[in-house]
This record gives sequence, C-alpha cells and structure tokens, in this order.
Amino acid sequence: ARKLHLAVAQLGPVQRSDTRAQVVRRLIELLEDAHSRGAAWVTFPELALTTFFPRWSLDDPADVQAFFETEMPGPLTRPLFDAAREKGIGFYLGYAELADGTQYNTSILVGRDGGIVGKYRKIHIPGDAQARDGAALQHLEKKYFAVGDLGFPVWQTPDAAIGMCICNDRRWPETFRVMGLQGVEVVMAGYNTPSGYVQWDEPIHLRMHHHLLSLQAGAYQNACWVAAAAKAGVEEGNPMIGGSCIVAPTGEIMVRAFSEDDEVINFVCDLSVSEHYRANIFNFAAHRRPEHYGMIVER
Ligand code: ING
Repeated sequence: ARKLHLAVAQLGPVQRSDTRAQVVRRLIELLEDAHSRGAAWVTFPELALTTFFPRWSLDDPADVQAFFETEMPGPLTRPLFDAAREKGIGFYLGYAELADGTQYNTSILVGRDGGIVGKYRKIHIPGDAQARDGAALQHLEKKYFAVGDLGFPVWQTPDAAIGMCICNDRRWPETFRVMGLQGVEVVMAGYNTPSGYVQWDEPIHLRMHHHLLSLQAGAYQNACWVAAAAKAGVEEGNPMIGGSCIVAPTGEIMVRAFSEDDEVINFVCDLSVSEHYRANIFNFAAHRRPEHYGMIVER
C-alpha cells in the first residue's frame, strides 16, 4: 500500500477589509494544524487570499487590481512558503493572478521542498461577463478572468501524480477525465460556492448535493483521490457553502468539514486503491472507445 497523508484546509470568510497579512496568518495556522496531524500535503481554497470579489461589478481598475497578485510568492505570501518549506509540507493555493496584463483564476502546487511544481489556470469560468440588471446577487467571473491557457496538467511528484482544478471545473466530467487519462492519483480542488446566488429558486440543499456529487463522480470514474477545500461562510453578507472533503477512488467521502469556518480535515490515503480500479472496471485502454466520443471534442 502506498500511503499518503492529505489534509484540506477550509477557510472561513475573508472580508474585503481583511489584509493579505491577516489571511496569510490564518493560512499558516491551518498549515501548522495540518502538519501537527502528520499531513504531507494541504489543499487551500480557490481565491484564498481575498474575499470572493466576483460577486461585485467593480469598474475602478484600482479596485480590481487590489485583488490580484503580480508575483507568487510575493513579500506578503512568502511567509506561507517559508512555513511550508520548514515543515516539509506541500500545498495547493488558489489566488487571482495578473500575468503580463492578463487576469486568471489560478492555483499553484508547491512541493514539500518549497519549490513551485506547477500552475493551473481555471478553464471553466462560470457566471456572467456583465452584471445582470436588477439581480440581487452577481457572479461575474467572466468579467474578471480569462479562460485558462495551461490545460489540465498532471505532475509526477515524489509522493503521487497530482493534478489541480478550480471550483466550477469540478462540475465538468472532462476536467477529471483529461487528468484521469494522464494517470492522476490525487486531484486538488479549491472552491468558493455561493449558496445565495442562483439563476432560479433552486432548493438550497442542492448546492451541497451537487458539489459532493461532482467530486464523488470525478473520483470514482477516474480512480483518483480528490481533496477539495472551500472558502466558506458569510463574506460581506453573502453565504458560501462549506463541505470541504476528501473523496476516495471508491467515490466515498472519507472525511468532511463540520463548520463553515477555518477548519482542517485530514485522511491517510491509500494510493494503491486506484490501482484496483484502473486494472479492472476503469482500465481505460481495455474498455474506453474514443472512436465513438468525437462529439465531445468536436462540438
Ligand atoms: N463558483 C460556483 C461553482 O461552480 C456556481 C459557481 C454557483 C455554479 C452556483 C453553480 C451554482 O461552484 C465558482 N467559483 O465557480
């Protein structure tokens, strides 16, 4: 059995006035908690450094730029990298990235030696590009983020084959399958999922149901572990779901967060479980028939 001890660091609400230094302090405390439990990797949420600003239509460029990082690590985030390296713990961190004038919803994978292993830029950008007249709540990720240009890579780290995705990506089977075809063993995913924002009066329990359903399906159908971290709780009056969890290749939720605040969950994952599924029911080479799947890519 190949055991890998994973942690997920759920972050409670980040208010607009919360500084990077205050948030990084919380991230370090969560990282220390994860380390004290014996975890080797920790997954932080999407846009972990700021409030979920795409809920607003901001038109002053200075207001928008305030939410973006131009370097990673930068002076304010380096303490997190230093703490992680000192403890020999790897991590996934989601943040708003400004790269050569283009704005992305980004995550990075940092190895246990403190070096950046890889970067992912969110591909499935949900919501609208312009504010909806009269809507009480907006979801304007298309206004602030370009579609990611890095694909869905999988990195062969010394511990495991690790891939990343961000929030809405988890709702699309293609996300997991592209990583599954690369032999991913652990998918790390951060998310900010508003529980108020709806396009129709969807019963609110479905927000959590669809979140978990997406992760469980992705994990099972691609024989991988999934570690998902929420930024949760009420930010600027807007509630977001918790439900951080670690899902096994069996599709079972092994551990999930209790609160909608800063909280660490962890699980010792047996990576060899994936091998049983890949050798049998999800032996892609033996059973998949790509010659019949063209429509998925063509349209
Ligand atoms: N958030 C949401 C998500 O995909 C959303 C967008 C909200 C989708 C409500 C469906 C319903 O979890 C982000 N950041 O993608």
